[in-house]
Amino acid sequence: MVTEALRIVLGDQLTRNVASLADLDPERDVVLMAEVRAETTYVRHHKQKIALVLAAMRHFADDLRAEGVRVDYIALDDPENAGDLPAEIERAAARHEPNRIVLTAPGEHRLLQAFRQLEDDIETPVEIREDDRFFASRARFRRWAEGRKQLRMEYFYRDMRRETGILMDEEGPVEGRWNFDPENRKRLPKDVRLPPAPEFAPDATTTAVLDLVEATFPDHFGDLRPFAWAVTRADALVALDDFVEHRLARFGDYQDAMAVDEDVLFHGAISPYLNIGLLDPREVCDRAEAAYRAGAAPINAVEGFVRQILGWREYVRGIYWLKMPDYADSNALNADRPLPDFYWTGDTSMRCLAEAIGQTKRRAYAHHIQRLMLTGNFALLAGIAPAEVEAWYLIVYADAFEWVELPNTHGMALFADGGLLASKPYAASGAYIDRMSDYCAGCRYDVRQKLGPEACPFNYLYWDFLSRNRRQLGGNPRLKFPYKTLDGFPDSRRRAIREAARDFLDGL
Ligand code: FAD
Ligand code: DLZ
Ligand code: SF4
Repeated sequence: MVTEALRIVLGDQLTRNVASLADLDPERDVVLMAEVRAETTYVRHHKQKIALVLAAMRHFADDLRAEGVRVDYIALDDPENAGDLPAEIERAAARHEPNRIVLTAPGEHRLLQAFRQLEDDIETPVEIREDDRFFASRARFRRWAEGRKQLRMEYFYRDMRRETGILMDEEGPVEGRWNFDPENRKRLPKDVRLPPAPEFAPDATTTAVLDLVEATFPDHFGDLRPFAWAVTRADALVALDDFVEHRLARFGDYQDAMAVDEDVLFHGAISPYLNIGLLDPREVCDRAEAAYRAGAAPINAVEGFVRQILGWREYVRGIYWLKMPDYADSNALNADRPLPDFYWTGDTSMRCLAEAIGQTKRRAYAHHIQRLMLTGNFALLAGIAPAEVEAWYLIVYADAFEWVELPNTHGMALFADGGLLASKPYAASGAYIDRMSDYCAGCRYDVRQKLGPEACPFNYLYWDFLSRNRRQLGGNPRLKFPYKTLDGFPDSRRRAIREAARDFLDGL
């Protein structure tokens, strides 16, 4: 049978609406999907992340076949498997002799380079289409960024609200404000009822993938089972429904809260589905807005949630493509310490970190504040080398793809870009963690003590961080008050802070 187009679908492009399938002709085209060693090992991904992607790929291929589409699916353990995507595309081109090859631009710069190289190497014409699963195209973001001194998310987000009409009325933003954050950030009350997030039992296809992952990647980070992620669009929609019905209304109030043994709280836990194509960002925002308009969820919750997707998610992607390939090279605070071992084991007496890392091992998920204010904050205060921290975040979360992971880690958590993304470092002492969580009560350290063997390490690390980085941060107007406080300390206290921090960090 003659093949007109060979259409490529990558492991994070699992939607019938992906650009490479837009004009699919089931009679004359072939869809290529390939499980390859290069993608499963370019970092040593969490076992659940590999299982999620491969299981979702296999289910998506089944859906296409059920529609009558010819799918050429290469399994990871196929003896002929060439091991990387460009090589698999070349092999498939030799098998099917298509008139053209159609790709959707990949989400990571390294793979885009590889596909551009393929374009040069192969005789068949290759078309790389823009990935239009986002509100803002790369060109749209570039236009927004052009000529601006500061690229603040809040202003980009307002433009996105205006352009999409999401949470807008004729006069402007609904209820007259763009941002309801001051109403959010509450601590979790003791008697709050936490609705459990849905879990999806693996079917035969997923179980086969779990066995494959167990046998092939035994040394990768994280527990493989229990595996409870949705791997089909139908189940991802169930997860979205469940969030909108049971958790969205309190998302805003408890967005920053953390609690022992509670992983999801009132968050969506939908980022892997958005990132691999099982859910579409527009439908997620529309569902949240519909709940608001129906009076089922208050504005502080819905605006806060929409801002994460229409604002932050789009903005970090824009920054990634605007600044790559050089974005990761900066190291504004000259951080150079190696990543402590406990990031891999969770074996630390700092309870907040042990909880966040333990949960990350168990389910390849932690919510934003755990990532930013626990593991991120510690890495920032301790001066861990950005590249090591970035590799960790890319490995350990089921939703981790470089376009979203890198700006969040390099820019937001580590301030390694010198303030392109954040107007000040997200640095905090133990008091913040104590305010937003119940971790400190059961910790070996005392969060109220500032110095001495029982003192919470975040306390002296915080002041030492400011002191160490005075040259880079001392002039930042948003840090005026902490620096004023630090300058008010007697010399002896400043010396003691430096010594405590040095002893602690040397002992890691
Ligand atoms: P919710 O709190 O329910 O938020 C809803 C959705 O908003 C998320 O599903 C996500 O798609 C989006 N979102 C929220 N915050 C952000 C953000 N800062 N940037 C981009 N999208 C956002 N998110 C990833 O998807 N992949 C990553 O690799 C990733 N790495 C991160 C690394 C660090 C250091 C930090 C601080 C954050 C990172 N995030 C990443 C952002 C955020 O932590 C996750 O998107 C969120 O925790 C996912 O859980 P959720 O679905 O319950 O989110
Ligand atoms: C993450 C991932 C993994 C683990 N495996 C595959 C795979 O075997 N085949 C594939 O096409 N894609 C995979 N992916 C997703 C890619 O890594 C992703 O497309 C790039 O990182 C670009 O975002
Ligand atoms: Fe974390 Fe410090 Fe609280 Fe312990 S006391 S849980 S180290 S913030």
